[in-house]
Amino acid sequence: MGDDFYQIRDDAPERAYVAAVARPNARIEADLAELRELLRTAGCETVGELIQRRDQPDPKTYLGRGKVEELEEQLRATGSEVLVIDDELTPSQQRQLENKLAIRVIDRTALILDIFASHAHTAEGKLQVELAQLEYQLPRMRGMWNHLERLGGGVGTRGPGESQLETDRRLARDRITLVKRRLAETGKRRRLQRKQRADGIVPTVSLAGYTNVGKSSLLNALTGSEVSSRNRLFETLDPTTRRYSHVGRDYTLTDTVGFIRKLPHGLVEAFASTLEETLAGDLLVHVVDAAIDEEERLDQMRSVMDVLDQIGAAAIPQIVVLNKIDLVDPSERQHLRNRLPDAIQVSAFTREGLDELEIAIAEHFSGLFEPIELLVPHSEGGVLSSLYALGAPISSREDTADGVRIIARLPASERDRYERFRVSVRTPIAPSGVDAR
Ligand SMILES: Nc1nc2c(ncn2[C@@H]2O[C@H](COP(=O)(O)OP(=O)(O)OP(=O)(O)O)[C@@H](O)[C@H]2O)c(=O)[nH]1
Ligand SMILES: [Mg+2]
Repeated sequence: MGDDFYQIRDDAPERAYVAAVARPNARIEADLAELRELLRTAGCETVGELIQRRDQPDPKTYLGRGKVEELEEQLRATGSEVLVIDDELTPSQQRQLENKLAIRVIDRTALILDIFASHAHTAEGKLQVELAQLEYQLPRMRGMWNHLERLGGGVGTRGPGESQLETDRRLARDRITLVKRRLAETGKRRRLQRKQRADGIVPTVSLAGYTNVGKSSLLNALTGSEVSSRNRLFETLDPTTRRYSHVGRDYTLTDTVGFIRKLPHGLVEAFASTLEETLAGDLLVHVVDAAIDEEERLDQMRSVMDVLDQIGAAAIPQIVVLNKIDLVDPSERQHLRNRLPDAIQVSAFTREGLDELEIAIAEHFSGLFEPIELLVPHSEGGVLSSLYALGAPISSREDTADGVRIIARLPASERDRYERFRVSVRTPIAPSGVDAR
């Protein structure tokens, strides 16, 4: 048999075998279902699964010894090409498993990193993924050379050894420093752009939520854009901001990376600058999937709140939206209304509930934009045009002998600028031509 026998067609899905330790009270079925989705997104086929119930993973080999042996047979029988562990492995657990099983072993973090790497499109997104990958690899590099040295030296193992390792790690660390510097620069640029946007008084709304709940679909439905939306996890990595208008007022809506349970901490850090877009919102629309079972939904909502907490966004006001309501039958809808009475039920597909969502967003902001009454002398024409340029809603306008009287809703940040034109609250609006003083 020649080498051809082992050749895999490039487009054939990689055959992945999944193994996991189920700790007491773990929701192992839901976790594995999600891992299978991750694998599907990464272009792998799940050919088998092995679960071991244990209080804690084995510190050395993750699974217990008996299970490792069982696994060895399974891997052979299924012709698996990679073993995927639904957990974060220590570098030494990964090495030990690879040694014992003679197969490539990856953990949940590496799998997510792999998906992120192929979904990142912008320069910044790619840098963020590279940073996370380098930081993941750095502690794992030591093993590579130890591997060789443990084989006892001799022909074929002489050469770089530990000195090469040192070089490799130094190179990796240098690269990490460089990538961090570049990220800091792109972050600064982005913040500047955002500030320019924010200098107008357009309220900013961010979509947040678990992956695959329909955030991008909602962005598209509300703003008429065509951001990519697919039934894959982490379809969106790079934040996208679009404008929409509702009853004459503009809003910006930002779509960002979706969250997931057990999101590796390094990734949250690497994506901090993208997630900052979420933080920059005046309002979060927390999108939840209405069409999944209740326990899973609560789990997902909890995970989202955890990540929001980690990035310091837990205090931003939230509107909860139950999307994909088109898939839910009437009795279940009523049940959802009882369970989550404040949530707005919508469908990005049928557009039902979108009006209600737009109104809820508008109401949130109208409360923040307190109406103030101004008297702008005729000599200060520039002030009026600056007010109009802000796009602030103006509910009344009257020309008087002293100037133009206006009631406008201004955000707190703009109020100081117009304070000197403010009319005291009790002064009635005088009919035109009559001196009100
Ligand atoms: N039936 C139904 N399906 C929807 C609805 N909204 C989104 N979907 C589907 O759900 C899947 C995920 O949609 P996306 O908009 O990509 O979800 P996302 O939250 O942006 O996902 P990530 O970017 O991966 O985090 C796609 O297959 C959509 O077609 C909806 O209102 N009803
Ligand atoms: Mg998306």
